[in-house]
Amino acid sequence: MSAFPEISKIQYEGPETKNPLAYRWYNEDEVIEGQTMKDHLRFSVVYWHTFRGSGLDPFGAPTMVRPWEDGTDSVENAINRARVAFEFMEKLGAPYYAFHDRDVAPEGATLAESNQNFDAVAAVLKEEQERTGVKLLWGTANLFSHPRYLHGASTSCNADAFAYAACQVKKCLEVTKELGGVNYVFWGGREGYQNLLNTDMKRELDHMATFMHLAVDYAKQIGFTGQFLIEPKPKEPTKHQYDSDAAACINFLRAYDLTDAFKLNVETNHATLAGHTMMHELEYSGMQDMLGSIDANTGDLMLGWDTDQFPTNIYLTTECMLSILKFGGLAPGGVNFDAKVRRESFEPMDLFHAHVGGMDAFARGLKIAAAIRADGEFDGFVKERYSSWDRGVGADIESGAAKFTELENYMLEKSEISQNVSGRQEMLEHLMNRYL
Ligand code: XUL
Ligand code: CO
Repeated sequence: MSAFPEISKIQYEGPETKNPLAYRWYNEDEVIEGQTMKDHLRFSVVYWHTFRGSGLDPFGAPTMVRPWEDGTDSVENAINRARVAFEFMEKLGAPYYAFHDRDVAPEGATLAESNQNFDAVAAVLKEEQERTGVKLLWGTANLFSHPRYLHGASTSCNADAFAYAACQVKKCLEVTKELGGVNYVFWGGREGYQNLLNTDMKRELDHMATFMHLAVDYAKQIGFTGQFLIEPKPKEPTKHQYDSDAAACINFLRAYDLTDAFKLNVETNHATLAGHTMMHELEYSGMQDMLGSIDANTGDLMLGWDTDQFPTNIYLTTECMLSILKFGGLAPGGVNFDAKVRRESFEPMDLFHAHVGGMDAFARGLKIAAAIRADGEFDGFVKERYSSWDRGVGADIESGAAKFTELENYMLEKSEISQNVSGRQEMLEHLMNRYL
């Protein structure tokens, strides 16, 4: 039985169509810079928001109308939901999905029962993956919702919480491997602190690193070859999350010798919560060869929290795609819509509108970014801006030939620096609009 009988497979109809449930830009087989749009973008649907989001907020009850749900936390309901999820992804034409262990299967009364529930649903996920060709972009364990993790998981003051979390990650790695997942994500849900007066920060960070090493070791042991990803976020739920931004994550990974196994999963709304733009986070990760995947969403500039809205702003998606193309793409990562329909968009149909809009915004961003790159005006400007480093004293500094003494001799002779040139921000912002 179909959960979305009124929707057939979403088609590419081109920029002129007025059909809101058609792609105007996302033409999956269209080749851009030598690769299909499908392979550039590697779109992924998240299980937690799209199939588990209820519309609950701190002020009100759930609002989502989901006729396929029977209202219980049973494995049967979870299996039925899994079939609906795959009907949705198939109709959307999204090649990937991502989940937390507890989104797809209910937590049981014991760890053993939770693992059994997970296995039962995973068998159906596998069957549906084979039926539809939709693949798993990444799995992750939810180490933040259950009260046992109120002080964190790997960074908890309670060693038992670490041990329990290890069991969850062990199981989730096994299932992710079984389902052919191409990445595995760590988002440090409650890995941070609320108050330094009760916190041994050094010990907590040491434990977090130990946890990640144990996961990497276990992945090797079972032959899981997916890419490990760490997802920066500065706050929410804790006041300070240890993985606060790309720079903090990379520093953590370096300090604890984890850079070989990990890259970053960069999320737009987390970037802005950290006081950065998404482009900043992408550039910072990319320049250190640490860009792995993105959680594509957006915040609301009027609100100060993680609203996880679907991205529709073409300027934003263009900036994302400029960075992503610059650093050679995301694979095996992807563009994962860690985004939710808002509480007022409660009908099943809204899930389609949200994803079609997000995918089209990214497809258009990709096309615009490719056009910008083909013209090369920005690249040319930046190259020229730094041209003093290509010759003379600049080249000598970069090569290491010029030390302080040589630089002193150089400047004593020259007496003043050569003239500065305008940064031309306004001209460049105007130039950007030419492509939009
Ligand atoms: C939370 C968040 C998570 C991670 C996966 O802000 O982004 O959903 O993406 O745990
Ligand atoms: Co996320």
